Amino acid sequence: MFNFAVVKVVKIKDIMLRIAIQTKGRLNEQSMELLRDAGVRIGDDKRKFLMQAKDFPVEILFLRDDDIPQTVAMGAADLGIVGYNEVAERGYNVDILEKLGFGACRISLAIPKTEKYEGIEYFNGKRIATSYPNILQEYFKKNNITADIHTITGSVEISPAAGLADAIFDIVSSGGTLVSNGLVEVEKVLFSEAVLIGTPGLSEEKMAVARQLMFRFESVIKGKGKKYLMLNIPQSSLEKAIEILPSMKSPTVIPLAQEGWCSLQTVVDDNDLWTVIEQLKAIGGEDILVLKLDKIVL
Ligand code: PRT
Ligand code: ZN
Repeated sequence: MFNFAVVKVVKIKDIMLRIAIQTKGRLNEQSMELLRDAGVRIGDDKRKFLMQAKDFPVEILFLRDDDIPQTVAMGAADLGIVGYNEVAERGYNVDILEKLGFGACRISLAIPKTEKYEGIEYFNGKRIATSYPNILQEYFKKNNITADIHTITGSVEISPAAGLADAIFDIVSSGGTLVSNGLVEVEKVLFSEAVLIGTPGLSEEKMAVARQLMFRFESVIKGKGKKYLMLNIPQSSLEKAIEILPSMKSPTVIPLAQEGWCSLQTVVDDNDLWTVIEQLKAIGGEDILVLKLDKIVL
């Protein structure tokens, strides 16, 4: 008689998170760069719409940005990287998990520069061309404005000159497009940047992977726009130097072999870099090195 041991094969289902990003366009490159910097490496086969990452349990789904909020709301992708403007316009039920620090823009009302503007009442009875009718509708409702909203998908900025509208409601970044079309921005309605969105109610296992990814994103984002600064300074100027330096905690101070001198190391915001360098030089700072910062893990 044999005793047959019944061996139950438990298949551990791998957790795989699907992230939707823009196929091409303004957010594609920076979305890819963010993923790469966060250690999510994918190939660059442009023909594939779904690609699995090499060393992180995620797969990337490439979509038009217009379709990302709905895809995430439905759960066909667990996460998505998309402009907040698209999330606000489409109105789908998604969680906004993290601001990603790129793709900054605003949606503004703009009118021909020859027009006199004295306030939002200007828009009563006007025709306004936009690709963001829902955001505009809500804004007008809040401000008791009754206007004629024309939804168009093409080049909104040419509508007033073409006689199709009196004003536009469109994305503005540098403002160059408005200027070259003879328009002037009169109301900034919504500020936007790329955000990470998620399907509401993701399973705990998926959320664990999502949290890991968000932690990595955060470290990458914190390192952006910052430099690592190293310099030598006379000991006698140390206190003044510490006052000048904006540091996350306090700067690292290392004694040098040469008596009376020390080395200072700290993180400086790109916007403050040259001012800080000039101030440090003025109090005797020497051998100043500025290094690119990759990530800040706190
Ligand atoms: O093909 P797909 O549908 O995926 O892309 P799309 O053509 O709809 O969008 P795309 O790639 O142009 O933009 C994607 C996202 O980038 C937008 O939803 C915003 O969140 C963000 N973004 C940031 C911008 C801009 N800056 C921007 N400047 N999107 C568009 N513009 C356009 C704007 O429409 C206007 O024509 O740039 C012009 C204004 O720019 P300035 O610098 O002249 O003011
Ligand atoms: Zn689009």
